[in-house]
Amino acid sequence: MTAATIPGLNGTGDTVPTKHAELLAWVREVAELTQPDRVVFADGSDDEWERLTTQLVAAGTFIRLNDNNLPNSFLAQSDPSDVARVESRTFICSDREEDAGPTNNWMAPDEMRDLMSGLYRGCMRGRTMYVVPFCMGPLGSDDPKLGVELTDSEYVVASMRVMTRMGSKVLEILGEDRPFVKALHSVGAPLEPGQDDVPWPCNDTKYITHFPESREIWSFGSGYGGNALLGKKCYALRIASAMAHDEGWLAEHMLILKLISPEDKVYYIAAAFPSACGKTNLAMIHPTIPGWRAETLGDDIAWMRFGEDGRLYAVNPEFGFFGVAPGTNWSSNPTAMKTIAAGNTVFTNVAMTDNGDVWWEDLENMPDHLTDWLGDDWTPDSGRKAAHPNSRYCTPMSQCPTLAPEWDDPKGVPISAILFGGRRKNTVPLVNQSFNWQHGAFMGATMSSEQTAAAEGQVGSVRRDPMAMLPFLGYHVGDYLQHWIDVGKNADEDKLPKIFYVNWFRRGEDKRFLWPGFGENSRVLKWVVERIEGKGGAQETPIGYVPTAQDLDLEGLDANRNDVDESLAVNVEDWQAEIPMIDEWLDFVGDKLPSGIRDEFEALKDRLNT
Ligand code: SAT
Ligand code: MN
Repeated sequence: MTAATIPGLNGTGDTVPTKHAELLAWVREVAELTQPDRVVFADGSDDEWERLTTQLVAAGTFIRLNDNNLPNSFLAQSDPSDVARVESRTFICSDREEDAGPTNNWMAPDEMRDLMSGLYRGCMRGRTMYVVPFCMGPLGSDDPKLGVELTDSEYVVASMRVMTRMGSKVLEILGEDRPFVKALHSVGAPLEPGQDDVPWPCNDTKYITHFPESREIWSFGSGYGGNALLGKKCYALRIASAMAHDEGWLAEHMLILKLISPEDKVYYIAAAFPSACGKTNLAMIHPTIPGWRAETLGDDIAWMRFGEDGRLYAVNPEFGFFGVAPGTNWSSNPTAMKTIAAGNTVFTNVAMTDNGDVWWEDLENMPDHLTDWLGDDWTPDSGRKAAHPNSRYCTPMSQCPTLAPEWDDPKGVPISAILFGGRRKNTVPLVNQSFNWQHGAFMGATMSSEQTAAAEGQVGSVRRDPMAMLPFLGYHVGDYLQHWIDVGKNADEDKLPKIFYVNWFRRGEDKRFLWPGFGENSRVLKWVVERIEGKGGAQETPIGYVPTAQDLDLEGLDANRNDVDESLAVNVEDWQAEIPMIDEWLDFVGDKLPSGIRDEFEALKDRLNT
């Protein structure tokens, strides 16, 4: 870490490790506004990690975990009010309101800049402002997507080191004049001289703001992942979706998975599910069908561009996993467990055992006593959860035992299939293939899911979540859907990924899951591959091509055959009941709803005779 003197701020001298004039001018401008005690350029070194984590432990933000079981790993317990993304405080400040669209909060950019400048004034007093250069995607890319986060949170700097490629090597790529996304973050908790800090500084007033035209992010008041690690949802989805729209590519909320058949044929699959719907589990699947293998390339975000051969190539812009802890265990996701167990992991809001290990709901070996995520004593009969439902592990991708060797290849991997999916108790079958690209875009556009704890809001209520991007669109949803249709129109349909819609979460009358999920989802993936190869049986239903149980490889599956049939059922009445809900959603999208989506809706209604 290079202690830096910003000319005009800390006196004289010029020891900054960059000659990037625009970067320096911006750092100076922000430092003048926020008035940190010092400015430090993060270099991403091991020494810096040591220094930051030691400081975080001293401040009470981090607890060092049991070094024998979880080397170099830490637990942070957040302020109880700062545990998830705050969608109601998230803004897309496009120049024109109609460009933000009905799914986003909007405020005029000047008004927001005024308002937030007021909040930022003096907000880093008593703290250090870190300059964190980062790159989304492999460093060797021809067109690297760079960013610099200015933050007053050591927790953020440490987490950014896990989640992004960051530090001196990125500063080098920035050179003297490469463009970068300006990402400003403050926890909004200045310290007066002599004032003691709290373990998790934050502010009741929160703004997570994006200026898509100028590619800027301003975040205030929260230290939580998606609100504060600005490379993730803010850049890699909201800002990047706007870039992708302008540049003809796709920035999507998708995992990237590599499947290898018994014949050693390789298939890359991308899949979009809303937050906390099993993306990480699918990204790390252990196929239960003999001979099939899977490797991991990403668990949350895929950037897809056309290659010279006309195929869509995906790159994961991230460098780590920021996964939901509860539900993760040695049987549901042994790969995630091994990744975490390799150490170098930052946990947030999980519970801690008496010997400094971590625990969360559904993890094996429930202890008799824990310190819960609030720091209170917990026993199994406490009657409350030990870990917050949105508690997280933040761990380096490089430690993943099933990591695909090509994970860091700037070229990306050619995608053969895209899966959309949500969490639905009823109506939506286990798997369903679209008739074509536009119909697939319609499936994605009308995706729905029961809300999870990853954002504030009523858990369990069904909401439409187009391509799992509802909270992550940097522009108008109608323009976004048109962009999807245009991607198809401008491509050779044969080379495009085939599109499928899956639902692992359908339940029977007594509320039990009809499909066992997890590794058994490989049976669905095998069928997907068969369809890509032009094989694999299916029935043409009003909603798409759906397999019967006979079309799936169910050998050795420990599940009731009637349940499997029920999981695949397309019940016309259920779908007729879905129509008014889809209609309401498409009306909500408004005038910019692409005619292609409207046409698909009309065709669906015809097929359902409604
Ligand atoms: O908190 S994050 O936005 O990073 C995770 C998620 O909601 O998917
Ligand atoms: Mn996500």
